Amino acid sequence: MEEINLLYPITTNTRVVLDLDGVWKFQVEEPVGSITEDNPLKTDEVMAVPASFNDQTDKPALREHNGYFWYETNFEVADILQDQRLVLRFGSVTHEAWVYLNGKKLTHHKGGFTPFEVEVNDFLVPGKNRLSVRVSNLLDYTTLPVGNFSETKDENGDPQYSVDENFDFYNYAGIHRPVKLYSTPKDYISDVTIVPDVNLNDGSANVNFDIDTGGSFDDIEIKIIDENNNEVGTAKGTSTNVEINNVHLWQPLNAYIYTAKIIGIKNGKIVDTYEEPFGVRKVEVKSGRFLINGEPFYFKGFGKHEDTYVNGKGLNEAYNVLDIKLMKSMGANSFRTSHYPYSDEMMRLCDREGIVVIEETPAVGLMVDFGFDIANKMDKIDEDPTWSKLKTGDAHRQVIHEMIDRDKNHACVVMWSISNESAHYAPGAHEYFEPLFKLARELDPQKRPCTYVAIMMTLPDTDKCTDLVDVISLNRYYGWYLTNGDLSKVTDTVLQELNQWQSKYPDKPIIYTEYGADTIAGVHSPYNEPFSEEYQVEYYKKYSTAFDEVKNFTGEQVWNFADFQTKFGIQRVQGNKKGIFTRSREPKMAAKYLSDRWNNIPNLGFKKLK
Ligand code: GCB
Repeated sequence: MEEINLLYPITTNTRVVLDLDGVWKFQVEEPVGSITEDNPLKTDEVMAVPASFNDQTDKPALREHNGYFWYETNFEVADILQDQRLVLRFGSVTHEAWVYLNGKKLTHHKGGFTPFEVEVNDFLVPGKNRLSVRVSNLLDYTTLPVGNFSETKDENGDPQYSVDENFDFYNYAGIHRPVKLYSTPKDYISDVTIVPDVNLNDGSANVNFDIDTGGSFDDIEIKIIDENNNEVGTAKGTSTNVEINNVHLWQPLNAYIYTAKIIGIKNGKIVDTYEEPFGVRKVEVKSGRFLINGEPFYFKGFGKHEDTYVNGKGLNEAYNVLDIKLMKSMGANSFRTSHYPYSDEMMRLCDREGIVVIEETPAVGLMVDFGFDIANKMDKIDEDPTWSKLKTGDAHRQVIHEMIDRDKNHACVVMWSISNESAHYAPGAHEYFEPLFKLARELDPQKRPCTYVAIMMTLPDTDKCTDLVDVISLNRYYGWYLTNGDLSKVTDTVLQELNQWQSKYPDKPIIYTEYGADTIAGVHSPYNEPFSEEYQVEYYKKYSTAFDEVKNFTGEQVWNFADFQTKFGIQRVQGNKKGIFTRSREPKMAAKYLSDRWNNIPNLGFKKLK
């Protein structure tokens, strides 16, 4: 399968990175077809990049716009870079982008949560260059995430689009992640694949390197540098191994990061260098346990979102840093990138901070007629038409490919989640998912475990796909969407279901990837009423009691880390309020309860292998 090269742009002694972020011109394309790449935008409207456009305005019509819109900026390239290979890279544009330089088409990319890049040398002109990006935020039955799309005509016969999110987060859009122009020499390192093989008995590791290049080199040298800047191994060649003795393992919350310095040599001279940070760790699933470096790991943490005030889903590094500190102070060790791959920057941060990540594709909403009425859905699962209606296969394959290619070297990523809450119980589900799991396993050089995240209708006797997963990941809302206000039977229900899964699949670890209750910060109740902070605490207590009794239960990730924005709906008051923190990261009472619990559960060795 064709490889996608998505090395993160960095500066080295052979590479320069220019930042094109800032305030760009912005214009909505209305009517459709009224703007082309030929002329500069005629507008006074501006938007900050990277960020969602939606919350950078006081105009409801702009915030809720569905369709096409344009961004534009100008830049000039320094003369000293003219003989270099110049690459334009977008961290992500949500959801579809057509990119033009000086009115000429550079590239097109569909999929809002993965990077893409293009060489621009042949398109540059002397002086100012006009970079324009046409973006679409439309979603339908072919895209990931899945949207309910409809089109009408206005009084002039022009199309008007509407997208109803088939999922529970606001459809933020725009240029969400950094835009960089970077240089490499004409002979360059284009990709690095690192696979550590740890020998836990003698404390050594054999690290395999595969280096891809463009142009040509006489030699490739690899140097492994430790955290004290000492060289601890070296090798030559594009496909080679380096042995590290007395290896420092990358451990949950105790990261150790080596740097692989890749050097391309031609005619006796260094032509290109690239540095890739990496951790050495071993991940396995065995006898109902999730092992990291040979010891049973217990996931404690959250489902999250990329979601902050004003930035929307745009990169917000200050929030990323704060979120990880808050997680650590609570004794959490992990999160899931619900419901799409997060930024490169967040993945690099998690590597360094020792945060364990379950990385998810944007396959969310793969269930026709998504809604919150679980009880009603449960009665109709045999008639669910999802897999004959959705046409998401191509998008799904593409994003699995892009996600794994981008993040294959990250020590923090220990498992891929192929989808969130799809109709795994419906006719056709296995046929849809089997090839996708096969693809992920083929593409991942580190052969990480794979899972999907199962909605409440996916039960031991209704699920059609559990044979495909290494870990059973469940989202459960007993006491919220079912039996709201009555927590009396939650522990028993949870326990009973977990025991059913365990006896049916005794070798598969089971984790909860979501469970939660909407909670309005500051609402209190002596009767533990729903939406009160007390109810949220009681809700979590009921689940914890059940979890501790199940041998193969190896992780709890609550829903959600923080309150987040959703579409409008009678079940949502300014968004989803299941956060343990508010949207501005103030803790609710449950933060204290979970923190007390998690700080007393070790990361490794909690539920021992017999
Ligand atoms: C779920 C979804 C998540 C929602 C959550 C909720 O099962 O996976 O995207 O936000 O429930 O709060 O309803």
